[in-house]
Amino acid sequence: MRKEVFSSSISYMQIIDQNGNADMDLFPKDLSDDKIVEMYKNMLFARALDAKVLSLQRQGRAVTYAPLVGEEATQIGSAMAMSDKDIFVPSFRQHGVFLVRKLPMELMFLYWRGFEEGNMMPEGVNGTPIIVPVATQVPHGVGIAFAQKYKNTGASVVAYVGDGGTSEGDFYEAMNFAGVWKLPFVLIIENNQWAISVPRKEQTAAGTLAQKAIAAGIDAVQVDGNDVVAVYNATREALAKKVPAVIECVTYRMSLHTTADDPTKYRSDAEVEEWKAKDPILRIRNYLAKKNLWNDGLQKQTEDEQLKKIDEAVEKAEEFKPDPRSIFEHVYSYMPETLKEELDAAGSANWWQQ
Ligand SMILES: Cc1ncc(C[n+]2csc(CCOP(=O)(O)OP(=O)(O)O)c2C)c(N)n1
Ligand SMILES: [Mg+2]
Repeated sequence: MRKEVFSSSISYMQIIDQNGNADMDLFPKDLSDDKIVEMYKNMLFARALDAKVLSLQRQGRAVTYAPLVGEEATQIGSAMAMSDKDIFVPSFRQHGVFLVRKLPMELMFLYWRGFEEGNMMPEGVNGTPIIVPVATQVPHGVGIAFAQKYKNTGASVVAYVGDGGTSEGDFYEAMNFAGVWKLPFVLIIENNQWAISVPRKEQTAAGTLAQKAIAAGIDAVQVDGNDVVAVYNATREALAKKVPAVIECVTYRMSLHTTADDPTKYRSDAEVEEWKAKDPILRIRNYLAKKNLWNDGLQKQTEDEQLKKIDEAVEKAEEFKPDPRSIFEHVYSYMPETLKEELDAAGSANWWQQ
């Protein structure tokens, strides 16, 4: 006897197309015009912030930075679908998520100046810090989701991983655990087509990244990651179920991997141009303009307000004077005698004040 014992498929969802036309059958009924305008403003804000950090980095006023340009819809759509008590677990490119979750911007700039003080999430922000080791945040997120279920807090976790990150063991182990324990855990795969210089097609033979969740018994979908409404809708639907879900957002890294990278060495201008036509900001602006919800005046006013806030945050971050003694702290859970001796010696020499 031979029979099929398992089959599955992955669906793809797009609600607003490249030209700003909405599929009204799929359009969330309770999504107000005000909320879409807010999404659009947040996307603009994320892009403006991105441009500012890049410029500061080029002036020697910021350290290595991973730009988000092109990925605004994935980040803003998923972040705006969360409730305040839900916990976000980013990797290293989700600055748009931080914006929505109201991490004070001066802390972001502080981090980009190279100070860990900027990576300490204040009370109430409900998220974990920037994590650079690829995919290690996924099992952390699953562990946090386990705690939410165990303590019955009602909160869910929304974690982020890149396309490249889904090839890591941490990803599969975390999927397995989340599936077995049926945890309130939503994983956003921010598929921006590149893991530094390795293209998506060389990372895995899997037809979609979403299907990697199926073996762990987890529901998965693929969405147009440049369509903020589709990302919002998929995340909200997943969060409502309180069981694990994976959402692959198909988007594109329009800029550098980080400021230490030069993508012209490994990808063509034609590819970048092709994705520019799918710009997540442009399509939502087209949608809003068609509905008379946006115009050039509002655009100018919003950009001015956002730039002012960004400049104020940079100013605050640049006023920060670290205590050099902090280099002796946080290495061990307690301070060993040898380090204490060095700290005392440094303290009496007052070397940093000379
Ligand atoms: C465990 C580990 N291996 C390698 C690196 C170096 N590294 C940093 S980012 C990156 C690529 C990540 O690609 P992806 O997961 O697609 O995320 P993206 O950078 O595109 O947002 C690599 C290999 C690292 N930080 N951690
Ligand atoms: Mg990637």
